Order: sequence, then C-alpha cells, then structure tokens
Amino acid sequence: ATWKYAFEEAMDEVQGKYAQKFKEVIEANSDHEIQLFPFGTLGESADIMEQAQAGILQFVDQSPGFTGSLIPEAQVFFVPYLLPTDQDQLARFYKDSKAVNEMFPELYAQQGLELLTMFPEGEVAMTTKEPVESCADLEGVKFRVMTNPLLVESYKAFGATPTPLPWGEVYGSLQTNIIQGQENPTFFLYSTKLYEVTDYITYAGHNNFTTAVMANKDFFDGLGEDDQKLIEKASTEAYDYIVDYQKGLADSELKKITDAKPEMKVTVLDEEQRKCFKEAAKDVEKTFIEMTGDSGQKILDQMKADLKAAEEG
Ligand code: 6CS
Repeated sequence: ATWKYAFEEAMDEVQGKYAQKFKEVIEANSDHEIQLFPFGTLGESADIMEQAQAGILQFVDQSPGFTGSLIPEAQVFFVPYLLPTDQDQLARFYKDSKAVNEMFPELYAQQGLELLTMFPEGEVAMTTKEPVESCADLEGVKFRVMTNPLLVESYKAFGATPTPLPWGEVYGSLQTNIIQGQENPTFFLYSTKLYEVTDYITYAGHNNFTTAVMANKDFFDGLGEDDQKLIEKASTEAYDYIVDYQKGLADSELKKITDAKPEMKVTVLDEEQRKCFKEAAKDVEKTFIEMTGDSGQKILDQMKADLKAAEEG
C-alpha cells in the first residue's frame, strides 16, 4: 500500500531526516511505499494533525508544542528546566521512559493516534532583536511561542509578552516587527534563516525541543501483526539514526550562523543570569498541575523518575 507521512519541517531538517530513514526501513522490508509531505505541502502543523486524525494521512510528526492544545498533559515538555540539555541523557530518556512509552500512548490513543516515538531536536535558544541577559530584558518583548497554553504561561512568567503563532508566520512577523523574539533549536535557526531577522542568540538551558511521531490509530489497529512489527522496527531504527545524526549538529549549525552573520551576538547565560528563569519555572510547574490535575501530576512524577534513571545511564 501507499502510506502518507507529513511532518512540520523541511526534508533536510531533523524531522525530515527521521522521516526519510523511517521510509527507507519500511520500503526495504515490505512492498509498501511511503510518500513524504514536508512543511508547507499540506498546511500548518494543526492542519496535518487534523488530516492524520481523519485518516487522510497515515503518519504525522507533530511536536507537543502544538499537540498541547489537544492533549493538555503533553504540555509537560514545556515545564522549564525539566528536561536536561545533555544529549546522551536525553537519548536514553526518550528510549526508556515509562511516561513516554506507556503513559503518553494512552492519552494519544484517546485522540485517535498511535504514538510511535518521541525524540529530541536539541536545546532551544531564544533569538531576539535586543540582548537578553535576564528576565527583565524580556519585558515588553512580543515573543512568539508555539500554540501551547503552558508555553504562553512560561514566557509570561519569564516577563515577556507571549504571542502564539503557527510556524509559517514567524519569519515575516519578525521582519515586520510584529514580534521581537522567538525560540527554536540551533539547527532550525540556521536552516530557516531566522538569524537574518534577529540579532541575539541566548541560551538559558531552559528546554530541549521534543517532537512526536504517530500513526492514525484505526489505520494502525487494522494492520496485520507483521506490518505493525515493521512500523515499530522502522521507528526504533529511525530513532537511533536521528540521535546519532544530531551529535555535534548544534555546534556546526551555530558556526554556520556566525560565518553567515559575524555580528550575531551569542550568549550562554551563567547560573546567576538563569536564576529568574529557574524561579519562574516553579510557577509554571504549578500552572501545569492546575491545568491537568491528577493525570498531569502522575505524568510529571513519572517523567522526573525516568529522567533520574536516564541520568545514571
Ligand atoms: O517553531 C516551530 O513552530 C517549529 N520548530 C521546529 C524546530 N520544528 C517544527 C515547528 O513547527
């Protein structure tokens, strides 16, 4: 059969690389064919999610940054400083986490989705038009966030004026000064040329970008055991591939940015400068529990336990 798979990035960005590996494994081990639809070919992230839920698409990659409005618990990925920035620890976490591999699949299933995998895309950096050395510098800054209520709360707590927007509007909104800041992983700042419309890159270590790949659940449940096993195999192999692919990626892409734009100012905030962000994180965690109740509390507790286990390796 021919299966359709849409994602939120370009073919040669991280989600596209993952999708290409997934396709390669499926096609090498079956008669099935996978058609890939990169960002822009079928609409925004919210559009491809609707199409996947409706069964028009068999597979979709949508980040919790957008899924958070559909599955409130998925907003846990936006509690600042919950996730580490260490790539090896993260790689172990998503692979072994009970929260990711057992608890989230139940919540996605309630939305007609079979959660196949979650994987990291790198530490997010803030890019702005003015320097950010503390939360105070974010005051009055219209800061674009993905359309996720908890991410809005985070940037409010950091002192900014959060502005949720779909991805397609970000570059233009920075260019016309409708917004003055946004956050994304380093590779994406280079590949989408966001560095052209902002002058400061700031690392506060507050989050890692998480994404999720899922199948339409009716489609998946209707498959034979061999096909289901093959999809799991392709997910696992693509996961190992994408973790390896990203080793050194943030550094190499940051170098490309500073080569293309030598006047770009890059700052890694020190512990003292991070204090107000870490203080704000406590309130955001409380807000997450207010939004999601017992169910969110259980996921948060499990994630903390899973992260600890991944720390010890
Ligand atoms: O900021 C965004 O909306 C986008 N960022 C990444 C790294 N991937 C897809 C998403 O749409």
